[in-house]
Amino acid sequence: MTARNILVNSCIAFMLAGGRLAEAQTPAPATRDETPAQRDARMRWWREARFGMFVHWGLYSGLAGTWDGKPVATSGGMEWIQQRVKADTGTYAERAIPLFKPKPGFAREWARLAKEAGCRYVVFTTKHHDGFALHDSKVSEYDAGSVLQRDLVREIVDALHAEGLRVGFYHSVIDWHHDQYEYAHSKQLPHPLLGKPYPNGQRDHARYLAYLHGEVNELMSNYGPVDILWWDYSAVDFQGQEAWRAFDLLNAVRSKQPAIVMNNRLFRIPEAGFSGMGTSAISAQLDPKHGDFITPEQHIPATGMPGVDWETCMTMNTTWGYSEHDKKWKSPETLIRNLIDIASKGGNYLLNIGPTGDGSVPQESVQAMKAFGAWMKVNGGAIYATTASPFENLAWGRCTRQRLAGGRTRLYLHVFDWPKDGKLTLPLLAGGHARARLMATAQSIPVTTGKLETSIALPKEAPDRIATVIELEFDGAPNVVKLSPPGK
Ligand code: H79
Repeated sequence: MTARNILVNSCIAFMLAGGRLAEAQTPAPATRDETPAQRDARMRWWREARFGMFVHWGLYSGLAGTWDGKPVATSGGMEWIQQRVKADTGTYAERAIPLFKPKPGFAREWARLAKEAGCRYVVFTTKHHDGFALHDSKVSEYDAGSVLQRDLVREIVDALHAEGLRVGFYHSVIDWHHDQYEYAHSKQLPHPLLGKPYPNGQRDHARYLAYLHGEVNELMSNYGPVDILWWDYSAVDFQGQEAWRAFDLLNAVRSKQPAIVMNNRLFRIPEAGFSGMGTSAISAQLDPKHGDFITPEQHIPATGMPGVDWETCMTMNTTWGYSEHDKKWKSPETLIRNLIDIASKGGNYLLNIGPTGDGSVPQESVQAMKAFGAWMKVNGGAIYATTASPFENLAWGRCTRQRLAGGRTRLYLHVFDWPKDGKLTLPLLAGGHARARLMATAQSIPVTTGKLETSIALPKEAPDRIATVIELEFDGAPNVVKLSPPGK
């Protein structure tokens, strides 16, 4: 099949009653009728998981950040390469398809890597902005089924399940390939032809929506239970019901997958966790009718957000999709400390890998994931099923917290900077029966509880250069000592 054939007509002959944007004015009711307790039960595994692996993989992966034999950039998202070089889908697909050659068993490698690292879930791109779907779609010919005669979503889901991992689908509602996608509706959403007239005359957004909803329906119907749907993304000038018939989409998804956990990106309004455009424009609130969690991208919020579920997604270098030119790798130490920092603020960490066109994971990412594995094997108990630190700020590191039976508290003290005087101090009035031990060896260490602080006598040398965890237990809830600022 030629590249030109595949892009021609991927929409289905199906018109929505009422015409485009008309029904969009009448918001569909949010059907989820869920008590806070039911919501807590549904969110429980996700809140306890804390660490997931993101995978960006699609046609762009084989291009690897190179166009016309030259680097498009040495940093930034190369999953955007089609938009960066302003290629139409015919040209893009013609070049990218021959370079996208998934090797047998690629998904097993991903799944094993995630499992070994201590991830509890994996979210992967079922379709990025370029519009190429990794499943075998009946409503599109721009998909792995039509082009490679493979259902890559099935291969990935099976591999993740074989490792006991939870499964998440990333799905972009933006689409640079579809011939009815009305990109002129938004000045803020990217498109290779933005600012130019439609090459095929008038477009009908309702037909695009039928295709979008159709692919999502296939993904929600044909792969068993799906644990996460990770939408990407909306703009202030085009979002929600008007742009995507978002409430209908959410309702349809929930009717097929009642336990699914979804993010907030079908919307871009303050009630859905956004204060504007830009990946840092976070609003620390979320009305559950817009989704279950908010999504800081490439940054860690300065503080936790009590009452709001959140997940920071981040790259290991600077691109989501593979680039052979991006060498700006973060060190394993930085990445592991990021996970600890996030857990101490009550969030999840979704850490990305960008496999190459054949599905191989870059060595730097493999090394980083192995470093996570080594650290999590010893210290995972200080991350999973913990809650945010009771302290505002600790000079030497971070803290996570767990409630134990009998009203006791366990604090996990993650020491980044080992105190030179061997004394770790906490602004805490520890409850009775205080005990401390090194997590790695269970070796007891002395605790002194005073009126203004609790101190722990540490061994001379830091056992773990990245973060050494000390477990501190005592009766009751933490009683944090708040000193008034000097002069007050
Ligand atoms: O899938 C990943 C990104 O492609 C997607 N969301 C994550 C999870 C995303 N789409 N848009 N944005 C994020 C916000 C815009 C980012 C940009 Fe850029 C920074 C546009 C231009 C500079 C990143 C770098 C994309 C192209 C170059």
